[in-house]
Amino acid sequence: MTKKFYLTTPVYYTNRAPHVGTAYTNVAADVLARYHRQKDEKVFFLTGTDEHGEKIAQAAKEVDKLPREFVDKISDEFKKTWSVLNISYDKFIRTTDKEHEEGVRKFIFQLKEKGVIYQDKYQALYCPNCEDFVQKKDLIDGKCPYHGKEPELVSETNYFFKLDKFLGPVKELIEKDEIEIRPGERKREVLSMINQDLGNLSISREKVSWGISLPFDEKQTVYVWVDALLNYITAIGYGKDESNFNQYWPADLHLIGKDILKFHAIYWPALLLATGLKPPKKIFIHGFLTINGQKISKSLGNTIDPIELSEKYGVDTVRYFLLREISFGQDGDFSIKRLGERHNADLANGLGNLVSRVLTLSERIKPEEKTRGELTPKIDKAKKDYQKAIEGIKFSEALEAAWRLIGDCDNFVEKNKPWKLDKDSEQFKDVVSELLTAVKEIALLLKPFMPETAEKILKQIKENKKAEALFPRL
Ligand code: ME8
Repeated sequence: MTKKFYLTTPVYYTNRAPHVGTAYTNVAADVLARYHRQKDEKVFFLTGTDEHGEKIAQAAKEVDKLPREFVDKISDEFKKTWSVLNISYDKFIRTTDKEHEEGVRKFIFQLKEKGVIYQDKYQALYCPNCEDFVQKKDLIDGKCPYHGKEPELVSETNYFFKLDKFLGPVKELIEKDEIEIRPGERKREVLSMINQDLGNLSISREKVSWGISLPFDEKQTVYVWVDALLNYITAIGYGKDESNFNQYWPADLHLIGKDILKFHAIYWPALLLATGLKPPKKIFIHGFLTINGQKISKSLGNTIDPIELSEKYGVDTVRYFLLREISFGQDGDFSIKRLGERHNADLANGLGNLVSRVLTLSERIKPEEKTRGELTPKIDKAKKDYQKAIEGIKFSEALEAAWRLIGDCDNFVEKNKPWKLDKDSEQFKDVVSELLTAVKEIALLLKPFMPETAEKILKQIKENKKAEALFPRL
């Protein structure tokens, strides 16, 4: 039976257009989706937008627009950006989709049926940018540590979820890696968070009207985080298309940034367990892209537009740079200067040069398909290292493995000096055929990362014809 691979990204807030931070997660997810498709797995790759709640309503109001009109425009911008970046998602969900709204109401109804909801009156501090309650002890100078803004004091009567009841089971699942939280330091972080006072989890809001109304109290709307998390199941037919749902759930991988760890690793599994559903198999948490050490963020206003970046430097350069420069999982600075350096060194000189050299040499011969030789063990090693890295979601290591093979090919050329050989000799033909085989393997390794470039290389090899430079120097 074909293995399935259900992969998700967060649904992004539609308060502003996407930026390189959000592009980072989607490029990473896209590489995994393409890699698993290449392995002939049945991949379902989900991305989308989170469109309800106070923060979005406020953003719409600021530009004198109705929320609906506002989110339509921004979600289109997300779609456009993903199209430019070659993000091969299978579904783009919007939390304002009718199917999603119906699924959310069904799920909330289930929670009520299971007796895990209670009503309470409370007063607490709320950061609309996080769309989360914050505790006084976590504030820095009275401000949210993520957004640098003072939280608002909210006093409401809401419905709450009996989170406490599920913390023990969630903890055990995480400890046993039945919910795999990676990298390991994030697993430890979650476990220590569970041991601290997490407070209650409100699942509704009284004064936020831009949202999905509760099925049993129309005056309240579903808390936007609960609404958003449920996209992972409504997108595959929760409460509507059981057979599709059962085919894909549980998710194989939720890919997220470190800012939303608590929601995904604690609240989400707890909500699922409460209704008798399986938790996700794995959650991978990556770090933040920063500019001069500061998080790139819509709220902070230091964003870079991925479309402009791609137009200027090329889509594959951007995709490559995002995953090559920073070890996935860690924070890292995004610098245009470094992007240019890597473009010139790794792509124009490294990859581009090799491809052009080999295709110039091969013009005179009819290349053979498979040639075993000196490069064969190097190719095998590169493939093995690459596979191990990518299965462990270590993108930069996977790319390093491919670049080691590029280096091996360069050394092989220097050693054999094909330009000194008689072009009609067997030796010349062998050397060039071997190089072509290796370059083809390199293209296949790079295909999930740089789909357009890989296609161009494979086409040139197939037609045995050199085309224009793959990466003109900047
Ligand atoms: O949190 N570096 O949406 P969001 C790396 N709607 N990744 C970044 C980043 C940066 N500087 N900035 C953003 C939300 N991201 C909720 C999610 S999911 C059920 C609901 C990426 O628009 C990263 O993946 O604030 C982060 O977790 C996500 O965008 C937050 O996106």
